[in-house]
Amino acid sequence: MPPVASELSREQQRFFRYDRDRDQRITRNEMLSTRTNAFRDLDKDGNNLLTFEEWAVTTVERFDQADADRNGELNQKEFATIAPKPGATPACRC
Ligand SMILES: [Ca+2]
Ligand SMILES: [Ca+2]
Ligand SMILES: [Ca+2]
Repeated sequence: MPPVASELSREQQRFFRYDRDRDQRITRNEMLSTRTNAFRDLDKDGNNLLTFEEWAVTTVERFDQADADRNGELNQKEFATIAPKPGATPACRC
């Protein structure tokens, strides 16, 4: 397969992922829509405001999961249960 064609289609795919109404133009809202979805996922009570707890929900959940005796603190053994599995999360490549 010629590399140019695959580059094009990848670029087109990227374009159409944003171009929700398929009018060949990406509006600001369409551009922001990917962020909107991520935001809505986090905004648990749907009030269009992210509290710190909502924003940090994955960390909060991990903490609650690890805090086996529910004393609001993690000892070393509890903390070890949420050790990131090697290769499980895509690490920052910077
Ligand atoms: Ca559009
Ligand atoms: Ca909220
Ligand atoms: Ca604990």
